[in-house]
Amino acid sequence: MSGNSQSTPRVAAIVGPYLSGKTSLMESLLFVAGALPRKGSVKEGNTVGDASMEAKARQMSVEASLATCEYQGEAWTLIDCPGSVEFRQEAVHAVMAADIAVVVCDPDPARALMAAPALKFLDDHKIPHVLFINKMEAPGSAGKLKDVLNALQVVSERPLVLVEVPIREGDQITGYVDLISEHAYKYEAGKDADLVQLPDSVLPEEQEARQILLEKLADFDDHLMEELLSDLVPPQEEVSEDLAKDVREDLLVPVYFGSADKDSGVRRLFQALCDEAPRVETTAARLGIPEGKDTLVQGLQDRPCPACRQAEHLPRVARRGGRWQLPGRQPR
Ligand SMILES: Nc1nc2c(ncn2[C@@H]2O[C@H](COP(=O)(O)OP(=O)(O)OP(=O)(O)O)[C@@H](O)[C@H]2O)c(=O)[nH]1
Ligand SMILES: [Mg+2]
Repeated sequence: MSGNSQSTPRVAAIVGPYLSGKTSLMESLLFVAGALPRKGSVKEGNTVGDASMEAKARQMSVEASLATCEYQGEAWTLIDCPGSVEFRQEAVHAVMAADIAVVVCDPDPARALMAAPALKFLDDHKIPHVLFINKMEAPGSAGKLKDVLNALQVVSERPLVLVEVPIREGDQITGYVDLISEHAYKYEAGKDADLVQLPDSVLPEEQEARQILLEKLADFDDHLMEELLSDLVPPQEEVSEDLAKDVREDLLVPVYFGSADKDSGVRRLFQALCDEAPRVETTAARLGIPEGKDTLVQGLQDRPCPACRQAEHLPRVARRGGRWQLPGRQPR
């Protein structure tokens, strides 16, 4: 590994409440990235995460699981963290080393609130994060989206902001409108979502949610604020760059949704990670690692990857500092 930002994988830690679907989401992310020939399921006990005998026996994650893949030409290390409070320390170590955290929540507002400790930890440590509301294929979930956001906003210091709105047929979600591009997409099983015409029925919700997104972004960008006050439509590039900058600086938290079971919304989430996650230099600065020429290796685990059955996978090698340092532990 050369240790520069181009060849150093970025690291996303998948965290959140017990049973919200983190292991299933990592499986889906690996699957849409083409890293798995066949997608496993938690029910069948054949996922990349939860590969240990103990995890299978207890039917829950008991330790952090690492996997690597590439998406859109970008290298990634994903860390599936256990949600149970018994194993909280595993998630703490993972998010401290990660460039970004994905907080996975349930679409039920009461259950989603169990994400409060994770959100507080990420806020307190200024760790960039995005929210993924999972299990949205369940009938009626789209109607609860605003309630989930309102409930979580109470426990999140950072503003939570929807970056997409659902397209519904009856009580099912069939696609989404991207609030940055204002393009509408229909979910397609096993492939990229199809670009479709934005349905008239979604337009009022789309315009309201986009206005909220733009106003939240303008809170951190005077130029965008001036455009909004002058009733100018900001260019798409400006909006997406503003969003990425605000996520990297942990000023706000974008909210995505979908279903790990059905792989819906998962490609959009992965694209967002590619667009918005900081690179290793930014994370090194966040961790207070001094700039230098020597090599610093951050390692979480070093063991065969269950996905590809090959040798060890370190999250990254960065050119900083000059000595081994594990986040949360003493340098040695
Ligand atoms: N309906 C539905 N069920 C899901 C989805 N994702 C996960 N599940 C189910 O939720 C349960 C928990 O899934 P996991 O992926 O193990 O959840 P987890 O967050 O990794 O659990 P812990 O690591 O033990 O906290 C399983 O029964 C999954 O089948 C989804 O998108 N839709
Ligand atoms: Mg799990």
